[in-house]
Amino acid sequence: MAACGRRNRPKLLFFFFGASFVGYVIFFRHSSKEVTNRRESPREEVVDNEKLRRPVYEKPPLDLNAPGELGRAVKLNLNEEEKRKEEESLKKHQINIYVSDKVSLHRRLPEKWNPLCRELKYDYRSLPTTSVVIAFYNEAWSTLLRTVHSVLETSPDILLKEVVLVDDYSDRAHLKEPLEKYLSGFRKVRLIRATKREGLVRARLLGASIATGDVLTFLDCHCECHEGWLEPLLHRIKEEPTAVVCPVIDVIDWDTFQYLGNPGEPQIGGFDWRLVFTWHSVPDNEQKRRHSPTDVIRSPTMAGGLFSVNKNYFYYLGSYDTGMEVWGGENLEFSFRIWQCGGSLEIHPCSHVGHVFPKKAPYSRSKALANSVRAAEVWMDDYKEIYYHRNPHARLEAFGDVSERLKLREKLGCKNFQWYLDNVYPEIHVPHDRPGMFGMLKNRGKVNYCFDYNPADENTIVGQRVILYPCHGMGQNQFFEYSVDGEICYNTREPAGCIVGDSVNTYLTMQLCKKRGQPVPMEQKFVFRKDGSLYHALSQKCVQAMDRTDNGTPAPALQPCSDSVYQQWFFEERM
Ligand code: UD2
Ligand code: MN
Repeated sequence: MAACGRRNRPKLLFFFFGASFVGYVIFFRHSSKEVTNRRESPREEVVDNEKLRRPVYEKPPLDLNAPGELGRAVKLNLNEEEKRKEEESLKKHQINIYVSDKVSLHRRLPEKWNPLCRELKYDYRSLPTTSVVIAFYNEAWSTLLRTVHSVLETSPDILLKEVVLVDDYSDRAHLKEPLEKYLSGFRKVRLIRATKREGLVRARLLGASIATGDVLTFLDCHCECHEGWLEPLLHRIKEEPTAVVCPVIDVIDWDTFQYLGNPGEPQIGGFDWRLVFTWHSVPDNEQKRRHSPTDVIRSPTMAGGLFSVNKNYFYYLGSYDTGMEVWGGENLEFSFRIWQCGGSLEIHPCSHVGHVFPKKAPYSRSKALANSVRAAEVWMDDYKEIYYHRNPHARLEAFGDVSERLKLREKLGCKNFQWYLDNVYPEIHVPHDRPGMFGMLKNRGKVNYCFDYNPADENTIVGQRVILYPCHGMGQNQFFEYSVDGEICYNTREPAGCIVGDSVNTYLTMQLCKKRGQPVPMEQKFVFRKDGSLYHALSQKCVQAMDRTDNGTPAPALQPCSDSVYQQWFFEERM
């Protein structure tokens, strides 16, 4: 790699972006000639795909025996000392960096796309160019550099203008001089440093501000790109400049670095009413709209980290909300904005990029709440109340000034949230939240105990027992809604859950709620009567607060109806 460019001392240059944040760029000069000859002479128009597809750098020869090669899981036999090091790396990064360090920075990946994707042909000379912007904060060496190498080794030279790395004020030594030194040998890599911690939104914008490509492509700093990932994104944006296009995000295991993912239909993005991003299968209507498995899939939201957008369109749309700090919320804000203001958000099934989802968050994400509130305040109109009901604390959060963002919404003539729900995300369960019919579900006999449901797995909420737990007033797992159709809904999640009882089992569990327009299944139907009783018609029993249960945890249970206070219930919004 180093042979490809002369190492020069990086030059520091200060510059300003907007009024609020500052960074400095480190330019690496290099001797090798850059490919800039798009649309040269007519003779050159002879499409020689092989040549035009050439990446910025070729991968070194394949070593099949190298750990993790071809996306295989790494299995190491470690002694005590090595295990200790492994543990340490995990604690620090929430990713098994000990393993990552053993995996080649240039490894090849298994094919995960639909085989039909291989048939797609691109007119390379007419595709827009892109700058890949990667913000990082205290990232480990090997995950960061594998991302950089992977971009350089899978992106056609003719399409990639540059990789812009943005250091968001990291404080780890390996990201200072050693990184500059390492990168200075490379073509098309630029490093820029924030002069204070900006958070991912402003860090990305800092990178975007020096980007020279037609299209901005954002990636997280622990990614690996699949062969051919870039062309579909750029092709779609050429075809439709108001489309914001995401690759399919394949999972790279944080422990073994196995490259997971499958060539089947990718999932699309949604959200639940806590404003948490969710994954869903492609709905029937969208499947019908598409003509081929290689067509883009419309998605109500994006995960946030990986997407391409026409640069001019990005700024026209108001780039990002710079009032958002550190992490979280920006993905839903941008998703709502794209759709409501006339663009489209899509996933290209032929573009695959792997991402390491850490074991848990490696840094504090306490700012996420304020970011979500900003998104709700600007884009959700009265639907923001549904969010606040489920997160009473969010209402008290200091979220700063959003007047500029509201002006932007006005200026762009964006549609309202109702339109978004009806047209873009008709699958979402929209609660009614009638006064007195939502919040904590409390018992008159067993005071200060609330209905509580804690799904073992965020992705499959069904099947567990509903319990009684001391009321905490935070919404979330203690938030229930009695619907107009007589369901007791657990609709902080998407798809929403509904409480079920049957005539055999005493305890209440959770199922998915009926789909829109369908009748309520009998086992989900409860009559909330004037005397506070919750009558379950199928079993002809009433819900009672029980202290003594088979497993010792207090729980609501179906019992013969009586006038016991333990069968009287009421909703309370706040403690
Ligand atoms: C997901 C997104 C992420 C972002 C986030 C919501 C994917 C795969 N990832 O979380 O991109 O949209 O949801 O906000 O869709 N970073 C900084 N400064 C900070 C914090 C983070 O530069 O203060 C960088 C970080 O190093 C990384 C990127 O921003 O490159 C995203 O952060 P993350 O990887 O911790 O977020 P992730 O993947 O859990
Ligand atoms: Mn990430």
